[in-house]
Amino acid sequence: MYPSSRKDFISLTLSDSYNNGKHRRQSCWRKWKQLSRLQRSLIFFLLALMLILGLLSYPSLNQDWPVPSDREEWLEAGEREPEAEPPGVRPVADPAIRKVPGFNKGPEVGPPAVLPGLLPQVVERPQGPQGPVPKKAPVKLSIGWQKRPLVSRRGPPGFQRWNNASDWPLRRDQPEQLADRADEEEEQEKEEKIVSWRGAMIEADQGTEPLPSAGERQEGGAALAGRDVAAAVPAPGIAVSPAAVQEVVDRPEAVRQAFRHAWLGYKSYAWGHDELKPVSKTFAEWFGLGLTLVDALDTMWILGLKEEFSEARGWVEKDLSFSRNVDVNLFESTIRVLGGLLSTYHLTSDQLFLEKAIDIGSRLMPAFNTPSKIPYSDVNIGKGTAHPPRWTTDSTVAEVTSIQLEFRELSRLTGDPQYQNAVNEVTRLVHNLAGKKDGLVPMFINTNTGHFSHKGVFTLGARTDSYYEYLLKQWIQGGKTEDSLLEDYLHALEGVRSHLLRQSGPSQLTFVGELSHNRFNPKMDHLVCFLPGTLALGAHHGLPGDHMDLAQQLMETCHQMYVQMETGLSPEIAHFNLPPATDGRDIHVKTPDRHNLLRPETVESLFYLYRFTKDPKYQDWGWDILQSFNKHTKVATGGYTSINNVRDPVNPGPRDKMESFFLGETLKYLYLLFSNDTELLSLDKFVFNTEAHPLPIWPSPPK
Ligand code: DMJ
Repeated sequence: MYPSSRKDFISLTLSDSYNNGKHRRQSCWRKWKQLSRLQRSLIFFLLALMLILGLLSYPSLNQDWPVPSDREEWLEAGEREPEAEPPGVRPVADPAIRKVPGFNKGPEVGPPAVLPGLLPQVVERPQGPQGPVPKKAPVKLSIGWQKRPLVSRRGPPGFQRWNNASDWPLRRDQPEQLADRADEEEEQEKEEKIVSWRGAMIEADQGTEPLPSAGERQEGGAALAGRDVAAAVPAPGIAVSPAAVQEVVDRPEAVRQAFRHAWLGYKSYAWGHDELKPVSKTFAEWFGLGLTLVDALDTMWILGLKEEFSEARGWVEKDLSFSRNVDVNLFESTIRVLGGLLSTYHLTSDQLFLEKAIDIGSRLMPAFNTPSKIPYSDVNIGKGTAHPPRWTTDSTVAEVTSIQLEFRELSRLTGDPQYQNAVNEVTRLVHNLAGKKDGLVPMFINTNTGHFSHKGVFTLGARTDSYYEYLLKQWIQGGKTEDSLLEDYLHALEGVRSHLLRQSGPSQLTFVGELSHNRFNPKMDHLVCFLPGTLALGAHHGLPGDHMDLAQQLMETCHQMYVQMETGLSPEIAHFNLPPATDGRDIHVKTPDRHNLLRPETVESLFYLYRFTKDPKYQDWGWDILQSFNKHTKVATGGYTSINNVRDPVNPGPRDKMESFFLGETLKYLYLLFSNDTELLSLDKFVFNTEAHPLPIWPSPPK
């Protein structure tokens, strides 16, 4: 009998369900006994060695696996305050953002690879929401010294954070999962940095420059804008509470960064030309007048970008010549070039800009030599000749009625009445013209007869928009003394209320549609989003309070035109659902209308609404728009591009064009929106032309 002691054998039992365990243990024991003493010692030695190595390697395993910092995740989500740290949380030692795989799981994450010539397959979030996209909370940026600002994600932060079981904090006993996540994390980081479209590099998140120190900001900011710093920037290493982190968002600085990025592209690939083509890294010429540079002059001044401004001034001084055999569009060159030069002159008191303004202004005057005094659309500024477009003798109503602020100001500055006489005559003619519908004007006017043509279509969008804007703004410019301008403005608003204003279903969004031969068309151009701002400006200058009510309702609608799109950017044209027929959506976008040209109208109106109400939601809405521009239109090598499809965040389709108004208007209005300094271009002292160039309100009425 062999007393069997359990201590005397090595049990290899693997589970309780093991069959015939007793026989196997006996046979093991027999085999063990058959081994020589040397063999047994060797086995003992190997086992001991394995045990020691195992113990030694445990701490390093523990350190090396990339256990995600949950606090970082919270900061990134930016919305929730952790009540207590969940298991696995470590304090943030390094503020650099670490993407936690799993946030974008499910339909939000796709393969990161971009094969040459192929469009990316990345799907960041589901397309085609069946109903209105839930209102997005404002994105909070984090502390100032971070290398990469936090990435904005849409949808409730709760979903982003813990949307499935695998998103819960990992434990040390899940090494495989951790390894997978480390790989995913790396891939995802690459993917979020760069989305490649046919070889073009488009940054998927916003700027990568660190936010500057408070000192640098003051240094970089203009005297006018230096008071916009949102919060102090803590020094590296100083602990910051999540609440404090959320406050440290320097939005004006984020606009400066966006401007610098746009300027980088322009300077690198389009210097002195009209427009940047940021994807192909070249330029487009329209008039050959350095359109982007001239349009952006006052923006640089207002944003305090001294270096950039001074370079641009140098170009204006040495290279900007209007003595060229080139056809320019009267309206576009007036609002962008003449307007830009006049406002820069007012901001800087630099005579150079006034001289250039007089030069271009006088070269545009031949446009008014028409049988009717309604100007032609095109002028050859070198030859001094003017003509209508080849296919018609019509001009666009908005174009002939939205050059008045600039030419009137030119007369005031020079003492030469020819400019204001020419444009005032156009205003007088249009004021007296038959063919309006309760103050609403048709889209075309004939330069021979001086009558409206193509009557029957009434819109506040393309071809008439700034007619309405300039009625009010000229009245303000002239010290609110020119009654016929106010009369026409108020009359037109009655027309809007009677014929164009409706509410959509199901959410009752107030919108301005169109009337086409007495049929209502529930179509609204993004261009119409200038109207909330103009209405608010009128109310500020003493017009009835219900103008402000309507302004706020329309502002909400324009906001919805952004937030209901998958990219967070508005289409060029929206169609509204009229009740009772409803499929659950207020806004539809037709395929040809899905583009976004980086237009300013919504941020322009947000600026006015914020100035007059101080409601921070308007700043937050503008902030979301800036984030969306950064996410979907920013080109890594410099510049921003207009896009083809606001409903496709995977491939928005770059159009390879940065319009000059992105720098002249969109970024300027964003900056002014985020500034809390109401004396910065006070709306009691300045009136902005339709290209966002501020001109002074006259101290005394016109003669
Ligand atoms: C700008 O040139 C002006 O704002 C104009 O009044 C309308 N079109 C663009 C911006 O969208």
